[in-house]
Amino acid sequence: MASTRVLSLFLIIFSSAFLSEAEAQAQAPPPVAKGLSFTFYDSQCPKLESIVREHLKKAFKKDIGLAAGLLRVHFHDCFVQGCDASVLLDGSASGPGEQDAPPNLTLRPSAFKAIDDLRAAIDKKCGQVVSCADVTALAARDSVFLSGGPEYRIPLGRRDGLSFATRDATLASLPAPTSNVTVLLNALSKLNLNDKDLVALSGGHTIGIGHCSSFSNRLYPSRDSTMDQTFAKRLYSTCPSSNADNTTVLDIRSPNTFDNKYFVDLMNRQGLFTSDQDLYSDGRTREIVKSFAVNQGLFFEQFAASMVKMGQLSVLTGRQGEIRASCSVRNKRSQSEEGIWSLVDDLLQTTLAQS
Ligand code: HEM
Ligand SMILES: *[C@@H]1O[C@H](CO)[C@@H](O)[C@H](O)[C@H]1NC(C)=O
Ligand SMILES: *[C@@H]1O[C@H](CO)[C@@H](O)[C@H](O)[C@H]1NC(C)=O
Ligand SMILES: CC(=O)N[C@H]1CO[C@H](CO)[C@@H](O)[C@@H]1O
Repeated sequence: MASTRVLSLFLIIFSSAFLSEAEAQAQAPPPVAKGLSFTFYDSQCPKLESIVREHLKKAFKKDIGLAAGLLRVHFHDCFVQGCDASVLLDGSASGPGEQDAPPNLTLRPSAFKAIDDLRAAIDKKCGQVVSCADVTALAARDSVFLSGGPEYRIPLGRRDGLSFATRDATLASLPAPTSNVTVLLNALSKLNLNDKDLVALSGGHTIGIGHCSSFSNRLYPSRDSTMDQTFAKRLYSTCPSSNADNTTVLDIRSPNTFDNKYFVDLMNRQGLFTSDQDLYSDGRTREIVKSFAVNQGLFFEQFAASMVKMGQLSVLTGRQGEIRASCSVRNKRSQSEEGIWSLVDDLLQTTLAQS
């Protein structure tokens, strides 16, 4: 009798402790940046989201690697001077820019083309009303979902920037794959992203590939001791020398599926980059890695929240920036957009004065 009482008391305490932990884990949706909204294109381009989804569904049937390419382009765009499509600007005409910086050298040309194709499809239905920055954000969102990841909504209304970042600014904004957790946490905290954001966003490496040059620091001159030996053997055959030009998948368990296997890799010391494996080696982030490895739902929830946060970094809104006609070049007229408004004002003044 007494023991049943004790047991039920135990159960009550246990289950309420469990509940409050679950509640603590539930994500409050991140705040929406001023000027963005979930209904931004509802009147001007009501079919926007289905155009993007249907287009990418077809494109991924031909090349699933494109999903990884598009996700990475959005990350690079947002981390360097904000999500303003600056990464899409072709720097060659105006000197070295974001595109010429080493991290860009491995962005996939097919991703840039897909964004152009998407814009063309959207323009055909709606006219030139949707920014390249929003197209990039939507393409990344659907790349996740169509690869098996979570479906989530993102606020829209970003405007396209008028300039690209310099090569040096690009290098300074994107952490290197050789970074440890200290360096990564520091870099992300400058963007108001925390330890959970770091681990969840790194989970983007559940799809896609990397070049030898991005992880040869872990093979040469000697094997990084935090790397599994059998895994290392595989990598040595992929990259027989420190400057070999070859690629391998980021998530050996399910390279083309957006799932939580990346975190299982890390727990098995099969992370590819130092920046991946250190998330498990470092006590500050290890428990977060474990929690995602055993609970895909938890990872998906945190990833969606962190992507919404990342997708709103230093966005341009309202009358800032422009809506680019072609995603890879600034509008010709746009320097004088302000000029045009003042011209309109002048005309009005004159008309008023005359009447
Ligand atoms: C935390 C810091 C990060 C570092 C140091 C990093 C570094 C890298 C590197 C070095 C590559 C491979 C480049 C190559 O050798 O070809 C790569 C690929 C990739 N990254 Fe990251 N990354 C980070 C965060 C992110 C984030 C936040 C996302 C998205 C949420 C992301 C998504 C991807 C994807 C999808 C690929 C594969 C691209 C492809 O297959 O074309 N990464 N990353
Ligand atoms: C992390 O990397 C930085 C820069 O390379 C280095 O100064 C620091 O000692 C490293 N921290 C740890 C804990 O390894
Ligand atoms: C590239 O990697 C594969 C295994 O991933 C390997 O069989 C091949 O020999 C490598 N190519 C070169 C040029 O090293
Ligand atoms: C210098 C350089 O190679 N820049 C490239 C950056 O990425 C885009 C898309 O792949 C290329 O068009 C640029 O040439």
